[in-house]
Amino acid sequence: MKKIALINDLSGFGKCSLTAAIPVISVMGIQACPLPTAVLTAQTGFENYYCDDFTERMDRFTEQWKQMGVSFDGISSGYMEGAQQIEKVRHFLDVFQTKDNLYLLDPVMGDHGKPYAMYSEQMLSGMKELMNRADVLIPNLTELCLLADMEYEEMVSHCNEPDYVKKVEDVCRVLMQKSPKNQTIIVTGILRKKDGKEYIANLAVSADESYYIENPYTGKGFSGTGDLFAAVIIGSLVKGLSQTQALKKASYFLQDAIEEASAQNVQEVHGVYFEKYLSRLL
Ligand code: PXL
Repeated sequence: MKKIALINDLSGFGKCSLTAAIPVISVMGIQACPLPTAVLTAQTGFENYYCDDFTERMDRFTEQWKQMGVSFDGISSGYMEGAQQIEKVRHFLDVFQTKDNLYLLDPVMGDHGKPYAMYSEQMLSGMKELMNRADVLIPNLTELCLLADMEYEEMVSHCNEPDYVKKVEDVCRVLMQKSPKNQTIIVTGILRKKDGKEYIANLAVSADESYYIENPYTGKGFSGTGDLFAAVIIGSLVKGLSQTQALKKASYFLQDAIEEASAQNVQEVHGVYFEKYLSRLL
């Protein structure tokens, strides 16, 4: 059975990170092997939460798994508590990354132009280094701007322009040129305005192709959608699907889950109705 190591936090509420990734990977017929970066009562968007930081325990997972002699078809890393955890992920990659497996980096640092509470300059420089080791990089537009040293506000000021997506693609290509790997970058959460209507788009860029997919924007930013998206992408790629097929699958899975949560007036911090749509990933 194929296996994916999931380096991410476990949040009791918010349907994000491991709570989102494990069911997705399991329903896709792949074994999910979680390495928790932190255990939280709820994701950090809630007014109050308790967080148990796992930084000092992460190496124990790496060392034990090394002793067990296990290997992974995919490695995915997401939310980290701070820059020190990037070191732990780098060590994990030193032990488990091979030329045959796939490393997906979701450089969780912020959203909607604002950095998350755990963000720091040190974290950004660590993410830039991890980026060089990633086969697939899945930033949202905020994170793409951070990684490319660009102003988010300047970038989104072009969202009405017909060549806006091309602008985002150009930023991806500049980043890809800096990487020693043949990379795919998938940018999520690209808000666009066309004929007075708002759309939310994802764009996949690789050396020889690019693929763009958009849906009407509900006006809401639900917790965990990026994590669900990233899980479908790595699950699909590990199963041998193409980048375009993976993107279509993730979009088809998430679109109705988001619309339903929106129609039911679910609070954004609680995440989307993804459980109902897991069968779309079978
Ligand atoms: O979905 C990103 C994420 C993951 N984990 C935790 C978070 C967030 C975003 O706020 O707080 C704990």
